[in-house]
Amino acid sequence: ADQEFLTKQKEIVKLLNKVHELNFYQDQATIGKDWDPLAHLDSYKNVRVVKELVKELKNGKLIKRGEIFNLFNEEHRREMILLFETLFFAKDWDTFHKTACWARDKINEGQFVYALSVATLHRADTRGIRLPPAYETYPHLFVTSQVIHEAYAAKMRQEPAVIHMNFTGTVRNPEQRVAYFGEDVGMNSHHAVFHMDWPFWWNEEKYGLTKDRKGELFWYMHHQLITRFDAERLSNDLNEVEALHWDKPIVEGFYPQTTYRKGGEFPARPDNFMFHDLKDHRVADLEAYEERIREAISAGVIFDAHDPNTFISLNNTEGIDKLGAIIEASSCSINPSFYGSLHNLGHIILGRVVDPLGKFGMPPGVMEHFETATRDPAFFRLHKHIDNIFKEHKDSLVPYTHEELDVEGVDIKNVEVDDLVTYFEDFDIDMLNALDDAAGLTDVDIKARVQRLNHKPFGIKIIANSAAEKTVTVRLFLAPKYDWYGREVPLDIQRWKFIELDKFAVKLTAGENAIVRKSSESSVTIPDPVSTHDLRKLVDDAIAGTATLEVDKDVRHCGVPDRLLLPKGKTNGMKYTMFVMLSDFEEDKVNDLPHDYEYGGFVSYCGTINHKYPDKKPMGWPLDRKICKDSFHDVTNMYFRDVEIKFEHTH
Ligand code: CUO
Repeated sequence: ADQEFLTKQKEIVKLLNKVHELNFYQDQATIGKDWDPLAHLDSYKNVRVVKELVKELKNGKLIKRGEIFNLFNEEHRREMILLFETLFFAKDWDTFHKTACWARDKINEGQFVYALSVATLHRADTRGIRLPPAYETYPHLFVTSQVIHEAYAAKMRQEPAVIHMNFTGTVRNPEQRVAYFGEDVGMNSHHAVFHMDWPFWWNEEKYGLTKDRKGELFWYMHHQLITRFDAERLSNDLNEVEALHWDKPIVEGFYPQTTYRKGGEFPARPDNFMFHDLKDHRVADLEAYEERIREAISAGVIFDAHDPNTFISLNNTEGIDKLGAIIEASSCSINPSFYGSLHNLGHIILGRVVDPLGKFGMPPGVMEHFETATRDPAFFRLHKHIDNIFKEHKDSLVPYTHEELDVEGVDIKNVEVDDLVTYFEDFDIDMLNALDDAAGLTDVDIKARVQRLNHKPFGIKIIANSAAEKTVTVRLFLAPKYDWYGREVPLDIQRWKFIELDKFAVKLTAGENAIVRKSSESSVTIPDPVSTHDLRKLVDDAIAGTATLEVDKDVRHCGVPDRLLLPKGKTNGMKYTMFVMLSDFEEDKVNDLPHDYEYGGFVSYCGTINHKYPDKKPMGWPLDRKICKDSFHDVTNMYFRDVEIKFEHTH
């Protein structure tokens, strides 16, 4: 990296560090104090917004520092967008940096971290900048209250400490068996960053950056979360998660035992709680929106907002994208007043369910932050319900024909797979940013030690014959072979339960080919992010010339952690079906950027930030539609085989 990039990298890490402390870095504080956005309006592309932000700040209209920022709260979000746009539309790095220094000590920390992160992810001049891991920037959203208390105690004693964190609850709660998945800090970071890369409030026109197939990706990424969660449940002798219903009890309660820095503990919900109307949203509204969406799916058309006489067809490959936008709802929804915002409202109503009228002034629930939502079993119930609606749509489409699936002359002979072994390991999270700097107390090394799932690296080898030289897209999937009752799952049901493991392009030569691929190359997972501590050291060393920092302009923070590529499986082995499909790359590619097809790491679940989603096929293809008997017969470019995943006890 050049010095200019290193400086940017260093400044961003500093800006996101210790955000709860005023004037933490003297140099940044001084820049912030000296900066007056109104005196530099020429430096912003969006002057009106800058003026508005400064005015509201001066009049005390913005939420204060220390308050809980809730993205689902319209007013909180509106203010955050003012800051985001001020940062995003700063004409150069210098203005961007000074504006960030200025905002850091004035604006609510939650709004600041979120707006700065999204701006850094999307500005052209900050491409390739690495963000520190979310669980180190604001650990409160990732660890339990007990860990926070013990960390404070250790800091008061000025003693380094490693605090063991247990999963929430006790063994008497069967849901706790899969808490390692819902509470995995890497998984929660993935989910949080996914929603920063694909914000539901994104304004494509205004920001000049289109988000290709955003609605479809909203469905697919969450669909994959559900299939993964169900595979983990089956690995732990739990039945698959049931969809929630607005008029039925939310069977599992949840006691988050997690605390905000200020504002108290996250609210808890007892078992079998019912949905309640909020002050501003009724459950009946949700039901009405859902009814209209289901009608649209069965009719195969949606109503346009601007012209009630215009019907837009859903029964095509693009239908899922429009449906995703409607259900989320994102700002791309074609008719928000008619179809509402089923998913976002679901999060809000669940988050506020125990204090629906705000009588007790409870803070937002875990469902109201993307960082914490998956801790609650109700998250998966909500998303299962939503996934079922998407499935109704997919089931209404014409199944793929033999001709659409077959690639002439390409023939998979065999698929070899290494042993698949999973285990638990310890992982330490730096608690530095969780603790206030009380007078006279210096920072000491305090870590929270969590348990997380991992697997041994493995490889697969596909032996394929080709009649001629041909580039193919390899698609690799995995699903449990048996259901909870021990019955073999028929393919047309199993298809909805396949986890995508990998996707990549490869050139076949005429004759026999051995395609070899490693688990670390997967297109759905990313390696552990570099910790804040190591990142700072690396940048300092690189500036001093004693180390090199590799810059990857396509670095992404979205992506399931490598460790979670495989579901846990069982001690005595658990059977899964592996499915391999080769398709014609010439038909799949969307552009001529070979790099897009090598990325790995994140493309499948996170797309690319600036380009088209690098695959023309519908996401999840060819398992997304009903499978009629004959279409999958004699397709020689697909292959099914059994594999087994063994879980090893390491402790
Ligand atoms: Cu990711 Cu509901 O969208 O959590």
